[in-house]
Amino acid sequence: MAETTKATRSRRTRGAARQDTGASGAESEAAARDADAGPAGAENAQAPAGTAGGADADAETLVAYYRQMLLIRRFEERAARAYTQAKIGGYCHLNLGEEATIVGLMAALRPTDYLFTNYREHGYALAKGIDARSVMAELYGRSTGVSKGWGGSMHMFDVKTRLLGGYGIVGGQLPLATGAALAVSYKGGDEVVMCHMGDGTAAIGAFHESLNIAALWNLPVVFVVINNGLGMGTTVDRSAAEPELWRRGAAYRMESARVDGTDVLAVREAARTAVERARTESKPYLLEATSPRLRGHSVVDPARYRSAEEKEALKAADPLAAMALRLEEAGILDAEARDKLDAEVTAEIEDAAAFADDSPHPDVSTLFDYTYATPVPSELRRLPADPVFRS
Ligand SMILES: Cc1ncc(C[n+]2csc(CCOP(=O)(O)OP(=O)(O)O)c2C)c(N)n1
Repeated sequence: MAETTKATRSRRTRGAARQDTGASGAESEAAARDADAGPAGAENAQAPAGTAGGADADAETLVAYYRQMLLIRRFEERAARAYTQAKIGGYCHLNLGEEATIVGLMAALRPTDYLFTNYREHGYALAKGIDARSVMAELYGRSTGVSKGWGGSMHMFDVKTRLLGGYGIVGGQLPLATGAALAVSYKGGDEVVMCHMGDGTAAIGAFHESLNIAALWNLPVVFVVINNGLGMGTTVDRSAAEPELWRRGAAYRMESARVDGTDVLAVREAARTAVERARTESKPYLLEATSPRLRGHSVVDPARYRSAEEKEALKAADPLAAMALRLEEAGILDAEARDKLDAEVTAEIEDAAAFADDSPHPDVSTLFDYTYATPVPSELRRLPADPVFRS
């Protein structure tokens, strides 16, 4: 296959030919050692949950991380409110509870690295560098939104910050991210592709196909499973034969780890390890971050399947409150400074909501501009007397 050969050549320039035939010297020895270790090879390591893994950061960086987490929190709370006011249409899934994971992951990426997400993506868009106005306007379906109002909550796309979507089909982003990593490898670049997904996605066929190809072809992609314990209302224990999802990397001889997703520094360290491996050795990586989902699956899900004890436990698992406490105890951010920051962030989010509200809807003449379909009006799909496609 010509493509594979070319990709292999490109990978070699990045010094990652271990699984290619003809690997020599130390690489062959390493391959033999790995083979001896068997499919559950010694490469897999579990990061110690609940610690920062020896990670450190200065006060300014910690406050910046806290601010980003707060921005995501206030954004999502505002989005939930806007949804109940019917300002937002369609589906809307929030990142409430996943703030530390998101900020830690994005801190490990360079601006030139690519990101694919599932539909639970607002926080990722913000942390990747898209401003709150563009993200909120997209939720409102306005032309000033990051996808010009045509994508909505689940389908944001931004070439500038290299957020390559936003996908509503569970697992749909995985083959695309794997393909993007093949493109990077083929061109000989040093960018990394990060692909985020939920725990339920680890049971989808595309998960296995993507990890298999990424491992076979040594692609620079980091697969990140956010394990919030639930795929809609189904628990991981009920849906996954191996509920420690990071262990699935072993089936592909892919390095993998699990990290406490409520600890921003631990996530950053774990993600840095994964990203470094992808960038310098062109090896894929599977990272699992355990992270609470503070509310229902989407804004319309009251999560009645959760017991009162579970709901109570969730309050104690809030990563934002934990970070606030950590900063206060370390003498970095006291209650007064925290309130000031909160007021600042809340004002930014209110401004974003006002901006979205004041923005125009996309012109109906642009309806087919961003679709693969030809702009032929479909008379059959129109309802009687529906004027939408008539000029
Ligand atoms: C192929 C496909 N099957 C089913 C659905 C319906 N669906 C939407 S979200 C979801 C649960 C996915 O859970 P998970 O991967 O854990 O992600 P989370 O919502 O927790 O972020 C399902 C089954 C879908 N969108 N696509």
